[in-house]
Amino acid sequence: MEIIKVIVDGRGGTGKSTMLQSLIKGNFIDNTRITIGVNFFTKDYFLLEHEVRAQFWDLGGVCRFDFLRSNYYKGAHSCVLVGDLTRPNTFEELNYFISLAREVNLTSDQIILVANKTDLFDCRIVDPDYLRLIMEKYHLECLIETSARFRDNLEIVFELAILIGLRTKGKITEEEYQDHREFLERRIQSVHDELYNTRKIIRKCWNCSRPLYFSEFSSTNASLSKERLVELWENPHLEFYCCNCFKNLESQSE
Ligand SMILES: Nc1nc2c(ncn2[C@@H]2O[C@H](COP(=O)(O)OP(=O)(O)OP(=O)(O)O)[C@@H](O)[C@H]2O)c(=O)[nH]1
Ligand SMILES: [Mg+2]
Repeated sequence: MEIIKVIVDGRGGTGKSTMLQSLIKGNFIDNTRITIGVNFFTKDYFLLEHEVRAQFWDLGGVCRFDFLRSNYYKGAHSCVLVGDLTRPNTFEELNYFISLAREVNLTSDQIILVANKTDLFDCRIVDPDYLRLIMEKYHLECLIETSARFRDNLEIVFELAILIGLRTKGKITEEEYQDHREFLERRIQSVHDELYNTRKIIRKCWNCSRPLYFSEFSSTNASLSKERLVELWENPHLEFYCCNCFKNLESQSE
């Protein structure tokens, strides 16, 4: 059994713990607590004839844990750095995490940059051009946009991290690495798919007429699947309420 150590880091609130919870337990937990210090997850893989136990080290991103950080990077085989598409500063601060990775001799091709929260497309501030500049600036090779909310591209991110780990340990050839990497990249879902257009529809609150966005609707119904949310969102006969009116109506009926 190969042990592959993967660091999952990035500024606070970018979705690291949510991604790992969603990957391992298969459910989206809204409003996870901030990670105090570090969380640890394991998952077993069978990849290219290798049995692998992945150790995912989920570091707390807020600055007050920075003094702990470099200890955990030691011995890592790959690193997943997560930014939040609705907060550009989470990408601006990447140089700090990249320098930590370099200190323990992780090279650019061992780092995966993840741009998370694609489902909040109506609050998205970071555009693809800006991400391209970041990739060039730090000579990174791998960028994947994800939604931990909908599990979009999550499996691919972590399988790629394991693949990089196997290469780092010399367990697979360069050719095997390239072939499987291409296979994974072909499975990356584009955010410009049909659902993206569906989610662009703007509804109005039945009570106060304020515009409602899919991201608000989806975060107040966190337990529903993507398919169910889209189905409801597209139904013109349903009454939608904004958070405020919904609360008011609820308290009136009590
Ligand atoms: N809509 C949406 N919300 C997300 C997504 N990923 C995470 N969140 C929300 O973002 C908030 C922060 O998520 P966490 O997973 O705790 O972030 P973190 O990076 O682990 O934060 P620290 O532990 O402080 O470093 C939570 O309210 C999550 O529900 C996503 O893909 N879409
Ligand atoms: Mg966390």
